[in-house]
Amino acid sequence: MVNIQIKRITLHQVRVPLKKPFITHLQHVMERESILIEVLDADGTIGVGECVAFSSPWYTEETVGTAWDALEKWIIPSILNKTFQHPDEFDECVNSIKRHNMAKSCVNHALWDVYAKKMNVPLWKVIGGKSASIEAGIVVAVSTEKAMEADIESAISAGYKRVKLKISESSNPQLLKKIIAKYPNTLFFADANGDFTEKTLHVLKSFDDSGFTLIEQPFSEQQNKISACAQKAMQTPFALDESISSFQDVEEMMESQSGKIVVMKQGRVGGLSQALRIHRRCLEGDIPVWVGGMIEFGVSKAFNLAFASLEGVKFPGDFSSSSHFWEQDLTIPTIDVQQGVISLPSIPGVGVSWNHDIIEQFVVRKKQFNE
Ligand code: OSB
Ligand code: MG
Repeated sequence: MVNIQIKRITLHQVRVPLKKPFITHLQHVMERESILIEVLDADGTIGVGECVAFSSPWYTEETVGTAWDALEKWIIPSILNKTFQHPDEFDECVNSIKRHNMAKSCVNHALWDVYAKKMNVPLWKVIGGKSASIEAGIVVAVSTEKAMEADIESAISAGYKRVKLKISESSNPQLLKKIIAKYPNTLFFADANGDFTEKTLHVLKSFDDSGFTLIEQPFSEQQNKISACAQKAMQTPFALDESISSFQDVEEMMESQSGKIVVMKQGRVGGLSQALRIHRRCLEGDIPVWVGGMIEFGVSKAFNLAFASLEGVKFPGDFSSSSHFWEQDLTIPTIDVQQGVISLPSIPGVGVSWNHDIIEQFVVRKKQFNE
């Protein structure tokens, strides 16, 4: 049996510039602020996590500021010096704190890392992962037609198996159809980040024969009813991202048929324990799952990769190399795509740790919690 007694928790807030701006209709992301967490257990084992909330609430309501606040005021005090036998017990412990899923997720992750290290087994094996090699996919953000084509070309020659294109009401479906037809061996996803409405349903419908394997989050999370109507009228399956923040949301998606596929982002659902619960439900209901990205550093990516090794994760996720977004990632080792795949670690735990020498250059605040 494993005992995890939490002796100390350290938070570092960092701000790191992206190599190039990440542009969607919602936001231009130029730099990434994140909260990095380390949990020290009584035996000296260190577990890592990364809070994926953004600086402002453009993607979800959580931000770096609200997450720091929730961690400092409620989440960390409710677990410090407690003893856990399993990371799932953390969820029970913070049940009385409503939502703040991204803040909770990074702590849940650190506990899973400690747990797997104490079991002396790689995390992906602890959770029942089946595959040691994960297919990589990349996201091409909004830009000019020429720049987009160049980005797609270079992703495909680097071996990526799947390309996700950000779309909006003003994208040109004919143009995208032409591009997709040029690469018959590559899967193409579209991600609308909720840009469509009932009024522009006809525009969405014109993407139905563009050749996209799926369309991610066509409508905002407030419009699941419209999504269900549109899904019935279209062939291309919808994969829901922003709409899924809990197990219950997956049940509702299945019942209403507002989408047919789940995009898993562990931060959005509150951590790996919740993600595994959702995963079991999706297997039961024969709902395909794939793993979405959040412009993350190597720790969050490593947890995503562990999840992607599970049965039923049917499509390549948002898994680009560390060097795609960053001059230098903040982890040891970094994440590397080779011939379109990423190999999972063979060492115990999640397989990466924070690189403090690099982190020092980007820290904007730091706090340590003990007693
Ligand atoms: O909607 O999937 C999204 C990035 C930030 C927030 C939301 C999304 C994204 C991406 C990029 O699409 C995924 C990546 O990190 O590769
Ligand atoms: Mg998305």
